[in-house]
Amino acid sequence: MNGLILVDIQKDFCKNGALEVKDGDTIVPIANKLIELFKEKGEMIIGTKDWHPSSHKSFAVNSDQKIGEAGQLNGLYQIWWPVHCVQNENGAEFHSKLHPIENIVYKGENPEIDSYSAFFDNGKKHKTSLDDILKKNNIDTLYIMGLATDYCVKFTVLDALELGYKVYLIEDGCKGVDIFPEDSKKAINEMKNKGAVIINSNNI
Ligand code: VGL
Ligand code: ZN
Repeated sequence: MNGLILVDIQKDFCKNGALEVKDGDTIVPIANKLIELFKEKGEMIIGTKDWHPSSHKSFAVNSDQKIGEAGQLNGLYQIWWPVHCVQNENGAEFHSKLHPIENIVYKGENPEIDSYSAFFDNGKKHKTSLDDILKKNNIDTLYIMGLATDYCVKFTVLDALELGYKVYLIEDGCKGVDIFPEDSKKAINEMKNKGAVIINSNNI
């Protein structure tokens, strides 16, 4: 069975958001088209949410660091982010034009560790509910798109492949942060090299 995973299409990653991804909004119509398509076919749709407590230590201000620089958080490589996607705040809402999604998986709740993948935190210590939900629904094939290509989309895709899912990465449905030049391009190559099939939304 197929499943659609929409990664972090939240206000803070879109226009004028706290961690704005360039052209992030442009993927919303693509997400909506696929939501309707998967609904028609009776296939499962899951939206993920970056969902941090305001005390999260990936926020530069909480770790006494500079936004966009890199360091270590509890022994793991960490980019220091602006405050974003704080639980129950406006910035953590889905984009206002995104069609309703029934199933939501939350990640990033532990203030001590960042969590890019929708399956595991960055240290692979804690598993979210995503894998169990997919297995319970006999889903073995994932169509994945969202924000941001070089962080949450990339790590979600890589973990999905490791967990044995067949993965289609919808390239035109993703936009990246690109703190370092070509990060998104490299992320797409890495996903492809590890087994993801790169497709365009028009071909679904
Ligand atoms: C993300 C940076 C920090 C993402 C989340 O959704 O790609 N990036 N938190
Ligand atoms: Zn985050």
